[in-house]
Amino acid sequence: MSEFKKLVFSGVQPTGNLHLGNYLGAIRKFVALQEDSDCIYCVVDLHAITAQLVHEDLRAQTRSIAAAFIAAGIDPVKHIVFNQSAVPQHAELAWVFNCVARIGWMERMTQFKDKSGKNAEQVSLGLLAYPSLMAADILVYRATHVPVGDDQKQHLELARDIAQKFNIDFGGQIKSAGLGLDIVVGEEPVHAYFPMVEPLIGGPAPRVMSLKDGSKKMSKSDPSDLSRINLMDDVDAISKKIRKAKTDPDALPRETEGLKGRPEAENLVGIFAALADKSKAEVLQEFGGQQFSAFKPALIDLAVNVLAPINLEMRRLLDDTNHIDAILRDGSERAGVIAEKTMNEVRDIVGFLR
Ligand code: AQP
Repeated sequence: MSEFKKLVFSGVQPTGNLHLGNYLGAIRKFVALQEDSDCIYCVVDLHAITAQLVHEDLRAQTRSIAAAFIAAGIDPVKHIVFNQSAVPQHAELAWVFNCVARIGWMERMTQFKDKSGKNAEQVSLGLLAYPSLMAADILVYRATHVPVGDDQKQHLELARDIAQKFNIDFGGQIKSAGLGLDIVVGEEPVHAYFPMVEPLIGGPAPRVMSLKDGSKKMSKSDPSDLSRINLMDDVDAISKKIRKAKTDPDALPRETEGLKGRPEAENLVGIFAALADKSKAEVLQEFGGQQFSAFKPALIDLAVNVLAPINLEMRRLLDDTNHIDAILRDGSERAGVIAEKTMNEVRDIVGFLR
């Protein structure tokens, strides 16, 4: 049996200010993975128009996410950084996947339910098909590993379902075209054109919660700016938001068991642990028994230490938009070569004349 070559892919939407959740759940992992893997990181601007069609300045937002990637430590020369709309093969493969996937699969997605609310008949078709485009983003590179926050787990399971159905539906064509590999899925040997993607989710803060409500995830679209720490926040804003973060009246517990039923405490300890590269247990060894009035200043210092250099570098990069545009163009060209090879094979497998 063989294996697909390890390749990492992930994307971030240019839909607003990047926040600590995006950083700890995704971007920090992107940086770590580039040490031992080939990586492709994408600003997913096609996704940005699914929930809201018209954006004040989508180009500026796209540059800002690219700047955040690079400021956080992603190397756009060794790896690939680009924007999705510049590689049209993503949309082309998504169309094929729209025909592979079933509507019921899409309607079951919790993100679709959350974003469409009681208005499911009125939201765009793009919002419903979002996971199919996400599967195409990954599989147009036949990428094997996808670092994401915990909120994206369900979409990655769906990407596996789409890959599996494509592999089965077109099994004969894949073989007769001399494409694909014999892999094992579960216990079963399968001849596969697309790999079964592995989500990379984990660490002490896989889902960073709102600073105002420990039951809601930190999100760009939360109307309250106090709910999130933005990567572009200055020292004063970071301090104010952490000082005002919701807590409960008790001291921090000495063991992680004691965080159960205390979502705000668990969130702040998780954020501290992720920023300090420690486990929650190690953080509680240091701060267990102390009040939030002692813990919050330490968290402010740590957050400022980690985020201030990224903030500074992002501002420097954004002063020279030509440089960022050149990086994205170079990335798109290199990504396009890989994507076009896959699409040519997919066109042959599906039976499109070319
Ligand atoms: N709160 C979070 N904790 C951990 N990871 C998170 N991510 C997002 N929020 C958190 C991860 O960040 C990556 C990029 O996210 P995205 O911008 O593509 O989409 P999103 O999940 O829809 O982000 P937001 O902030 O919640 O945006 P809106 O408000 O527009 O929906 C993904 O890997 C995601 O898991």
